[in-house]
Amino acid sequence: MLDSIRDKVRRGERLDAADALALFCEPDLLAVGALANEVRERMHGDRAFFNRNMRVEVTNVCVASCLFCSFAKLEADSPGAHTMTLEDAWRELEVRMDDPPGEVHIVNGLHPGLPFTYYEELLRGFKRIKPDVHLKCFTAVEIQFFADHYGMTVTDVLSRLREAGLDSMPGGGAEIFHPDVRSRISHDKATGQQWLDVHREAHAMGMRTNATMLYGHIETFEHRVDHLMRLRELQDRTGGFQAFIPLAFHPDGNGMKNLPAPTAVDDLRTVAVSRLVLDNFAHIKSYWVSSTPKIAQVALRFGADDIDGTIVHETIYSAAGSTSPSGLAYDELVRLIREAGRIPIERDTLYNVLREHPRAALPEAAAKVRDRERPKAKRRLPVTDAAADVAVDSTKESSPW
Ligand code: V47
Repeated sequence: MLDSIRDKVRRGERLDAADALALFCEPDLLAVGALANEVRERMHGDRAFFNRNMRVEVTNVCVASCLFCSFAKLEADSPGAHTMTLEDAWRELEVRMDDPPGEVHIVNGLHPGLPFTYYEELLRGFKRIKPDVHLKCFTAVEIQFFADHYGMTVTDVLSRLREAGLDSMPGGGAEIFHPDVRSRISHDKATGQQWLDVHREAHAMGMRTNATMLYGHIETFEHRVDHLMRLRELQDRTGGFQAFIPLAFHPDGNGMKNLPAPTAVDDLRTVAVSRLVLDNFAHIKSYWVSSTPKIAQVALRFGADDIDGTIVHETIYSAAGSTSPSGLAYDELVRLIREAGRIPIERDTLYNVLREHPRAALPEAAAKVRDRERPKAKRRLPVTDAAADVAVDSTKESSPW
């Protein structure tokens, strides 16, 4: 089966649902990964993208009761519930203006007690502080909630938010579209169809958006395939999605805490299958917070071409037991990418290239050995320093790094 899929991929033919299922069931992870890597390199060569961004979660008060969520609090006065004042939210950006992020990514709970003007003011305030900051805010679930709660159409909600400064939408809230799963894990928020309709509407208005899939809980591979197919279908019609981000389920402190987290093999295979099936998505992101920086790094050789950004302060995954740090330094992201043998490309939210870093001459470990040995050679026999350089250069030539 893998042979016929490989042939299809090499001929540039689209994979169907049966192929996608076969890839999820294929035990040879490396074969699936190598095929996805072929496609990834055809599309992006050795480039791997990241950005300078920050996360703000202004409220965790949420009327929905998603089984996987460890972040939300049902009532505004529940222990641990918080809602930022506008001034506190804006301060999150103000205090970072010496090394400012290019993007603010906002995801919130569905708070029943805030006026719609709070969200408009929130966006306006960020733009006052940094007029060129890109605001990637509110999942389709939040947009649908605003429409229902404030009695507006989705178009009106999006238009008013856009007027206030919204630039694009993140991909959260997609979970698993299939109603058999969605009705069990998140029955009281936007349906899968509503999520897709909000994105269709945003694309029609010229806005770019992302898409996610929360995997590794009660869903089957068939449900994952169904999810990918629905996204591919919408993308065929609109072309408005930029990146697909598979999100690994974290079980701590939520209604599915009895389930084990997905394994590294599942993480890498899901990235690879996504790359192969979503032939009309430009980017596959391995979100390092959800997959860990180490898996995200390896994923750059399994189909992913993006690892998200610096983030600074993330709370949804830390509440659910993620051991990833809540932010990564710019230099650390560059190092992860270079060590994977890829060229780090700092991008903006819309994938315009801001800075291209040089590729690593050698894997870091080899470079360390070289640096330890060089001064010794210099001290003992200066002539051999040139020989040492030749040795280093020959390693460079024969190495893919
Ligand atoms: O919508 C919540 C997921 C999402 C858990 O668009 C969980 O660039 C795993 O969507 N285990 C928010 N996942 C994050 C998100 C995102 C992240 C990075 C980049 C982008 C982008 C979007 O996190 C939620 C939900 O699907 N989530 N709880 C959990 N326990």
